[in-house]
Amino acid sequence: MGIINVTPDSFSDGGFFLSTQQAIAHARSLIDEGADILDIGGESTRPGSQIVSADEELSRVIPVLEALVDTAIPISIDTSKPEVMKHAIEAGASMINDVNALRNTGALEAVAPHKHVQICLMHMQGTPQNMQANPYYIDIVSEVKDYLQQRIQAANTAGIALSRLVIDPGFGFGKTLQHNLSLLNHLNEFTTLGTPVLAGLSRKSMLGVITGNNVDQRLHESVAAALLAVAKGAKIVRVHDVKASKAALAIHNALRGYD
Ligand code: PT1
Repeated sequence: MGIINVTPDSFSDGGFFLSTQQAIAHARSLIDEGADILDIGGESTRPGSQIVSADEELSRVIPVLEALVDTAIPISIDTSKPEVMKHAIEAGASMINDVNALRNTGALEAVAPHKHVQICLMHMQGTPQNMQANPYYIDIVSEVKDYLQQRIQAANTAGIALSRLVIDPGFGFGKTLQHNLSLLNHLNEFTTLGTPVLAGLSRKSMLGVITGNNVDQRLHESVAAALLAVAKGAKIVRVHDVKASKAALAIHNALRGYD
């Protein structure tokens, strides 16, 4: 899954892809690099980021979606707002990626009737504004797993079949480095919930804490993290660097089932 940020404060693209045309061009280059899905976001959710209005988010995301909807690969929209979900689905989005796991009022109802639309349910403790202030868990793996199980149940009750769902432990969303490392080490355990697992580690600060590299210099650690996530059961990895990630995963795939 290739990341397309259409946000002025986006954590690693620094407003560079703000304009619709630049976002579309970036998307086309990620498709050329072999992306299987594109994830388009109009509101940054990195720690300390600003909330944007639904109208602002729509004005960022919909023109990019419309330009890409006829390309060969499915388009995911990274949003927590029911209004954005509805417009995005109308405009042809194949997937809704919600870091708030459909907890916003009206979100379950916005996606439930659209049987062809997949949904990613992600775990977050707190909100992007406060989540890194004091992350706290007694047992990170079982708490994140229980939360995702509950969100799967809420989705099922709202009429969303398990086959439409993807789950994500939410690396960096209200977690210390130790929490994130525990989740990565135990990622396999999330596969028992019966949905594909998505992992987003690309360029995140947890990688920089380990290596000391700045956000724009985390290619190698991001590729390593994506590879480890797949080795531990992830079916989808959300990445900035599609070409490098694909090359690393090709080696993993070559070994799979070979002895
Ligand atoms: C993610 C994800 C996402 N991450 C899904 N969607 C972001 N499903 C946006 C840091 O610590 O992992 N899964 N949408 C980006 N969020 C962050 C969080 C970016 C933390 C950076 C950090 O640097």
